[in-house]
Amino acid sequence: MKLYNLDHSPYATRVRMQIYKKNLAVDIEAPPAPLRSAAFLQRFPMGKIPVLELDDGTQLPDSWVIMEYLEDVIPAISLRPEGARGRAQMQLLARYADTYLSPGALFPLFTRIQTPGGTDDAAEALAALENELARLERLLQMLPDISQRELHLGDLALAPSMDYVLLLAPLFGRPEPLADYPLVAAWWQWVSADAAVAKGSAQMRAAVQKFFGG
Ligand SMILES: N[C@@H](CCC(=O)N[C@@H](CS)C(=O)NCC(=O)O)C(=O)O
Repeated sequence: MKLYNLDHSPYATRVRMQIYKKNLAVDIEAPPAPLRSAAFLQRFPMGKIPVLELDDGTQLPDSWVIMEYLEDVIPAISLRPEGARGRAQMQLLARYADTYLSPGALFPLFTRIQTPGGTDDAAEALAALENELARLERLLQMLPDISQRELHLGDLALAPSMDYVLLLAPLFGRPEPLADYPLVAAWWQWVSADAAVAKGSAQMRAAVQKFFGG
């Protein structure tokens, strides 16, 4: 199997974290054509990275679909809890990342970073970030305590987005964005202490720095 990957992508990073965590024999490669080019779209019809290519050439796009597929075909070192409730709680963290944190807070900050003067007068975008972090604090309060459970796919899905929060917020004058959210801060400390998460995270941070010309 082959993963078409971009190190700066939070979606590709969550899959790489899973691959490291499960010690999978998956080749990890950059896409053979630039994003958004005609050649890229021809090769990858969904137009997005990551894409998992199976040995028979079948393509699976979408990070969450890829992660669930990898769990199904390689159940050893399971990253999914047993039982319907545990699975649903795992999904909640992934859904929070993709339907709340990213569109609600990260995309607006990211757009501002790419706009000259965009980090000034960012009160609205910063308020949106606070809203989403407060939502996660409440969500974590509803979920089983991290001391009572194993790391799962939901944690891996959320970790790279949280990394982006920690990378972007300081550029807007918020050096410690998790300071007011003790459960989020404890969750982050726990997740980022995992070796596979730390490896994916370090790769993503290095690539983001390059991406921003740092
Ligand atoms: N829902 C997709 C999102 C993937 C995604 O947005 N990937 C970005 C890289 S971070 C991409 O390929 N962007 C290219 C584009 O939007 O043209 C997933 O979970 O894999």
